[in-house]
Amino acid sequence: MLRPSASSDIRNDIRSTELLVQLLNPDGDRVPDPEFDHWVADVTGEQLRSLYEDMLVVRRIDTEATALQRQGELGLWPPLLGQEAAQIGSARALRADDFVFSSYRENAVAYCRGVQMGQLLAVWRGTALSGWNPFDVGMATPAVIIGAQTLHATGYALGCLQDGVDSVAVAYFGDGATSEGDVSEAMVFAASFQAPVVFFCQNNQWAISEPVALQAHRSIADRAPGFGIPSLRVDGNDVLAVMAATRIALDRARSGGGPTFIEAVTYRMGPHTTSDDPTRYRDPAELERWAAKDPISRLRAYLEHEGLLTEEFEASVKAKTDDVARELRAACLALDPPHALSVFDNVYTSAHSVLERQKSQYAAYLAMFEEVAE
Ligand SMILES: Cc1ncc(C[n+]2csc(CCOP(=O)(O)OP(=O)(O)O)c2C)c(N)n1
Ligand SMILES: [Mg+2]
Repeated sequence: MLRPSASSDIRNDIRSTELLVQLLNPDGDRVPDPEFDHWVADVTGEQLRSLYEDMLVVRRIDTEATALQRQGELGLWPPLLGQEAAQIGSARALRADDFVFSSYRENAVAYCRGVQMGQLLAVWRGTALSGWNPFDVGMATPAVIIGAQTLHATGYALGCLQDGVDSVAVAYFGDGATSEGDVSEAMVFAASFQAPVVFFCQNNQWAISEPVALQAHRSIADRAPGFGIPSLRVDGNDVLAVMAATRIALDRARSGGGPTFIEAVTYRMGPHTTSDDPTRYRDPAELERWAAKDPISRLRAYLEHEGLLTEEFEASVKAKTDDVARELRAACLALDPPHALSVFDNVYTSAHSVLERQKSQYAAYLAMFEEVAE
């Protein structure tokens, strides 16, 4: 039986998702777009420079953290190499009172929210169960359960409606997450109650070793209209297009227009995590094709065309990235391991006899090693 198509009012709100919105092409040329241009018309030369600096800083954080993992200082690291524009362009569009719910890969978003270097690394070094206080920075600690954070974001957004505030919840997740039930459930709730939430999907083409084409026979952005949620599909390696799309979505959410789904089409240039070896499942030619669309080199080319890439500016960015790398390394090495018995803390809010017994048994076990050492 044929089903009726989506109602026309929703349809009108949807830009054909076959199109990929692009404001900066891979050569760094500004591509005019009558619909999107005015959403970034206020971005000054200084702000463009600042976006460029952010992207270089987060790439440096990524490189340094990867090196720390290889040197045995971190247990694991999930690189974001290649996804800098998607994360910086969206995170820099947010207000301080918006709230982010992310996965493990959004370290550039965390940087923009003000998460400190040691807080960023503590979980990956295994010295803390959770890196930071979410309410200090307006960002929950990362969800490793794929897609779960979309439900948290939707719940938070419903809370914003109840409170009568115009803050927006933003859920960051990957292409793979869109196959999870949690994401579908979140979209149903968000559409039903017109929750002020932005679903920001970074389609980095891979869910570990599964290519996106396996789970999505048409664009991921096309899924959202089925839930009654307008969607946008943007070049995720174009920081301006990402910023414009995020601003559109935030504006809609703040003004009572409900949720928006953004698919930022990008590429994970590194491994899934430092435990992964992508050469075992993907063609090196694919990486080469995407390297030509690198988000940083295209913004660099644009700055150059605009006469904004002075030697002085480049030197200041270099100094900044060097400082951040030093700070990151020092913060990592300063993270002391917690006392072994602290694993029993915070399991229950009040004393629990079974746990207390386990704790004393474990303390006795640990004491045996001290006796041997004496
Ligand atoms: C519910 C759940 N199922 C499976 C996993 C194992 N897992 C970890 S990452 C990942 C792939 C996620 O891919 P995607 O959503 O595209 O995000 P990306 O890692 O590419 O940023 C999977 C299946 C998990 N963490 N949680
Ligand atoms: Mg992915």
